[in-house]
Amino acid sequence: MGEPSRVSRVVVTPVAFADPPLLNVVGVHQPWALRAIVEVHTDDGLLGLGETYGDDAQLARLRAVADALGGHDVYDLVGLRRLVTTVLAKETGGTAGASFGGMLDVDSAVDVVYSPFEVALLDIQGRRAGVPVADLLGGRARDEVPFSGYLFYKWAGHPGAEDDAWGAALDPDGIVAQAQKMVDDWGFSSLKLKGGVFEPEAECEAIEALAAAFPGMPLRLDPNGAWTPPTSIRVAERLAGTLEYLEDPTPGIPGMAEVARSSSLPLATNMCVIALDHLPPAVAVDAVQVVLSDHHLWGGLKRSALLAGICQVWGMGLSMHSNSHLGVSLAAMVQLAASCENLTYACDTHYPWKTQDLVVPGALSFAGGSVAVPRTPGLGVELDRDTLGVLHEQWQVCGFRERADTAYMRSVEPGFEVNTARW
Ligand code: GKR
Ligand code: MG
Repeated sequence: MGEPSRVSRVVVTPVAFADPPLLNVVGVHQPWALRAIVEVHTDDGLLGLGETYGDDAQLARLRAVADALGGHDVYDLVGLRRLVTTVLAKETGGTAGASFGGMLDVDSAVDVVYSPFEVALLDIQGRRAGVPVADLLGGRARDEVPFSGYLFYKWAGHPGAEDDAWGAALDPDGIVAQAQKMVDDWGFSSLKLKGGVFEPEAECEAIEALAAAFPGMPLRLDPNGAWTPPTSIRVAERLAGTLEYLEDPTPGIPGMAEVARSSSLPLATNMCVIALDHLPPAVAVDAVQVVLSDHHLWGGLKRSALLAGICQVWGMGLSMHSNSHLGVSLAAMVQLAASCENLTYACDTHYPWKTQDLVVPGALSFAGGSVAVPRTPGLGVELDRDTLGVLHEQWQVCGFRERADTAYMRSVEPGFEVNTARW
């Protein structure tokens, strides 16, 4: 190895990829999902990759860090966090928070900005050492990472556009048909339904229809905090024998604790515990029994591995959250999940919903709902430059610069109200 490897150049490329009209508690997905691809080049000729949110505010933060990263030692992750903190403090006059899609707000943007750079540096470290990133995180606890089929209520197509390949899913029959396609085409052996769209009883019926159509299949329902605690308790009672867990039925740690006290059904979250300092208050009142990690939000792969350890210590289950994403993120999710001994549930992924990807095909593929962990060095994926160019051009012309599910829904249904804790 000899000389340290130092960052010579960083490229941040915003991209947009087609996204179907998936419904959720805050509205509906826009026709284009936005991501940013971070490329970190080194003076010894290596390239590391990261992927993160691609809204304008995040792009500005990423570019500010990219400008300051030249000469950084690729092994100095502590220094990277310090650098990100300093740059953001200068940019914003303090460590201002960040907001994603009207559903997730974080108090500080540091973790979210640090993450793609940390992933890229770990990719470089793995390539230098000739080992997969999972080995840098402590080794491989599994050779294949299981994912769940992520079901959404959806329109047949975006307003004014042709129907997409999935068609509409607005009732239990539509959800069962969508699930059948997910299972047939991808082999998933657990299913998650995004709720918070219709009244709770209608969503319970969809879950019961799934249970009848796929006997024994582990099922989850996630209304993103759409319900009050009493409604959540009612749903938990009804679905206690049917769900493996109920995800974020109600917002906030106190509300989740109230539901947890009245139900034996495990409660999961990617909303009320999304940073390390949320863990002590949540553990103190046993508000959540399963935490969904997410390296994009939690501050990279090493922090997420730390989260896995904390969950093990406190006897909490571990699963993984997803947002609309491409193959660089999938690779990082797979490397992380491979290294977590206590990944007690299949991970979420939006991957089946996209129709384009910018990594060279073949490195990551789904078989039986799982992705085999690459054995090649680093993340195990390479950029397909032509497709990266296409997705960047799509970003240039698509006209979307932030995720705004509520505004897009209101352009179709002007009276739409966000449902959080309404029912
Ligand atoms: O893609 O609409 C969506 C999801 O609702 C996403 O935004 C959530 O963050 O998948 C996520 C979740 O589990 O809450
Ligand atoms: Mg969730």
